[in-house]
Amino acid sequence: MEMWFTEKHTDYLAAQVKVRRTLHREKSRYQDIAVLDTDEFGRTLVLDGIIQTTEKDEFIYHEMMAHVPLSAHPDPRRVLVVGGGDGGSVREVLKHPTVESVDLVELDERVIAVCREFLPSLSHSLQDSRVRVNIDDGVRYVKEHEGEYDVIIIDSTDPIGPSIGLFSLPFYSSCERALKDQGMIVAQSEPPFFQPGLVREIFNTVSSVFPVTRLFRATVPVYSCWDWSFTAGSKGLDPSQVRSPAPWNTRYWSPEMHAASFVLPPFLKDLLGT
Ligand code: AG3
Repeated sequence: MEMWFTEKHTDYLAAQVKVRRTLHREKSRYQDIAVLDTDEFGRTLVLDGIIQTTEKDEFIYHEMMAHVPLSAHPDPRRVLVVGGGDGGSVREVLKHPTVESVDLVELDERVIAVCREFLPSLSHSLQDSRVRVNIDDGVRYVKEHEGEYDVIIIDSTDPIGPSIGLFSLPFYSSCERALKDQGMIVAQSEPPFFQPGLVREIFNTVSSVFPVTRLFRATVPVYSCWDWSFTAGSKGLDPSQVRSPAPWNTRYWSPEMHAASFVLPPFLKDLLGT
């Protein structure tokens, strides 16, 4: 019997991936967690019915989440990752030689445990001696840390369910306060073509807190029809400029891709009013 996983992108559009086997399924305190084995994407992490990451294409998303802000910062030493319990963003952050410590704050300890078992190529990063794992609510955690970080990466799920607070104005304001002088944040910010309202709302909220706000994009095959956006908020430095290049063992990020990812078509500039 053939098994297909269906993910609804909008009320009128869905994508399907063939499932070889369900490796894991549980309901944690916060969400439904599943790991599927698929021929197309390898192992696939699904939270509340939405694909979060796959072995085959995770490098694109995680490299852009980490290397854009870290390369735009002249001397990134202390980094905070909010969410991202799979460890993919942390793995990329650790590639920067200047990084001294990475704090991860993940709400759901079961995500960390499940990824440790089924997605070791991502989660091995959490064993590094520079990493401190905190099981906590990101909103609460960030409020209590002022002036500590060079870069904050918000690797959240969609703004429904447990991560809704990570898209709020008070949260971005706490992030601004948690940053040092030249600091910047990057948040995953949803698909521009299919969720323009959401993308604009995130952009506007970030720009009401940060003097410099820029949208950049990457093609992540497993996410809603490939096109994914990220929003960078900075205290002053332009996030589109490379100041301390990432290590060369990257497969999607490069100085050229960094610059190119900030180039937006007119319909998106209109959407954002930039
Ligand atoms: N975080 C963002 C995934 C968003 C996916 N949403 C969607 N396809 N509608 C993923 C966590 C990876 N570290």
